[in-house]
Amino acid sequence: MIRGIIVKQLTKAARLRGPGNVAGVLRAAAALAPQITIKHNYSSKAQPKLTSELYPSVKRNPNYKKLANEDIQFFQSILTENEILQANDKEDLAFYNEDWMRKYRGQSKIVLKPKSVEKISQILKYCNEQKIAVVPQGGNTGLVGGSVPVFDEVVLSVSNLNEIRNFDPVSGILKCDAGVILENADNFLAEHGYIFPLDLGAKGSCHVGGVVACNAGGLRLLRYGSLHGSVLGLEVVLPNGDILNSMHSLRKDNTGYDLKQLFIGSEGTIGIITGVSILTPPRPKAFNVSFLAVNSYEDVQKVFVKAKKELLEILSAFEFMDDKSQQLTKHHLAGVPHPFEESYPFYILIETSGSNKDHDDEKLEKFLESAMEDGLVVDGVVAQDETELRNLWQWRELIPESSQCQGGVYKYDVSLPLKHLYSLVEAANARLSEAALLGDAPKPVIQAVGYGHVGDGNLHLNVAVREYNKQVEKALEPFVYEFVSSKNGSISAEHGLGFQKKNYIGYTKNPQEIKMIKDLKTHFDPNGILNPYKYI
Ligand code: FAD
Ligand code: 2HG
Ligand code: ZN
Repeated sequence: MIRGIIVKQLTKAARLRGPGNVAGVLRAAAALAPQITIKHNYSSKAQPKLTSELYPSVKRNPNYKKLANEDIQFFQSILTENEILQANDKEDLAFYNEDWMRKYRGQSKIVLKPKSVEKISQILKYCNEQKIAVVPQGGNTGLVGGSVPVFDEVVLSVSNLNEIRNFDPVSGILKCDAGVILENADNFLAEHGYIFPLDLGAKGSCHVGGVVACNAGGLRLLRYGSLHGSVLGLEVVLPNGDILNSMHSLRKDNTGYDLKQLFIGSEGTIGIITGVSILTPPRPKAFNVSFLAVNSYEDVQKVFVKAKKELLEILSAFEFMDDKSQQLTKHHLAGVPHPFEESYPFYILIETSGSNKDHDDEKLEKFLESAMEDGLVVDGVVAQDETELRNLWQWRELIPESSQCQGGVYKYDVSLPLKHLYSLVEAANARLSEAALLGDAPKPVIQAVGYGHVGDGNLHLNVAVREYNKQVEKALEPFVYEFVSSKNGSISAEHGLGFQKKNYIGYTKNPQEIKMIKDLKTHFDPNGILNPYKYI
């Protein structure tokens, strides 16, 4: 997978230096320094090992049928040539078998890309009768190994279901196919003055159905809330082939169990989402982004409380990053100047969005002045134009790639009470150091870094490694999950369980809850054909 980006140099026009000089900065002339453009390509690493070899305790379930000629003939009878990909001498289906982190690799020999809901229904009905295991796949950007097969499961990609079905500009309700790419949905909404109520770094590849299937949180959950609130209806093909039409467009409907909620976050285990009805908010007219340096995690929390109180309704994102995450990103973006020449222990990215630029500028200016006077913020920059705004966001949004690109990454996406959020990163570093696993090559671990959505109590602990290494994994698992459980947190805040966390759900959910989840799985999918070896 080659992924390209364009990065531009940040101007130094809007530097905040100590109390008193914030005034005027927000409206200062943009782009005093020349903009340089560099191209960066992510080179693909060595092919990952097969998941079945890396995790030999996971065995192929012999109850699943191995694909035979008659099965392929059936698929060919309902799909056109363009809707089927088969492994052969030239094609190993690597894109569909390998996950984004290049940590997991399955061995599927066939990928189905049906162009209609009815075809998906026929395929699932057949696979259910024949007991053929199926992995639903969206944009394949998931971070827990849920979107790729483990053995020879059939990959069913919804990427050919990619039409906007309907948009009501009065209510702001969008109805679209599940395979619409998130960024395309957002660009469509922008034309109508609306915004998709979820944004994340993978927006150029992930699908609307994929983010719903994962219940992704993203960068603006603080403002727009969870998909459990904004999704109004779904269309889902159930494992037996039945099509559940629940594409409602009502904000209020108290008639019976709220069935769509079961599928939000179900990670392809109880149905294939084919359509999404979602309430979208009006697009803000004014955006500001500031990138701030602080001296301690204590101060991150203080700035957060202050931002909530003083920026209130215009606060749309509050993200934090430790210095080590920025060192990795600097390494990745070699040559691109960081917003700060000096290093600081922690950084904060604050985004405001609203309807009146002057009003928002004034509010942000006052807030920043007072945060600097209080000594909470020690350095800062404010984006002066759209390009700078995107540049500042990149130092946050590119951490996931930066922590993976030197060989691999162990990712832990956890919810923790805010006061304990960063202590997990410290504990992980201490443990890796004690085990003599962290340091210069040939030690396997490059850095263990922390960043995330402070506004949502969601930490991302990323352990960047030179190559995937069992010793490192053993040092971290179940250590991380035990730590999170001891603080009453969740072992998955937003990425889900997938393959990685299947065996660890008990650190967050109690036995009664787990039994109920298993019962639901059995109810919808008695033959267990959908996304096996994952989730529960
Ligand atoms: P896939 O990766 O293809 O699938 C993910 C899971 O959903 C799999 O279990 C799959 O079987 C299932 N699935 C996919 N489509 C369907 C469907 N139509 N019906 C049923 N099941 C389906 N997550 C966050 O929460 N917040 C972030 O800020 C965030 N940032 C990210 C940044 C980057 C750079 C990357 C690579 C990932 C990020 N993620 C984030 C992870 C996030 O889970 C995915 O990007 C996204 O939710 C997955 O969408 P997808 O279409 O790629 O689904
Ligand atoms: C983010 O917030 C994503 O950038 C990805 O959730 C986090 O890669 C990660 O660990
Ligand atoms: Zn995240």
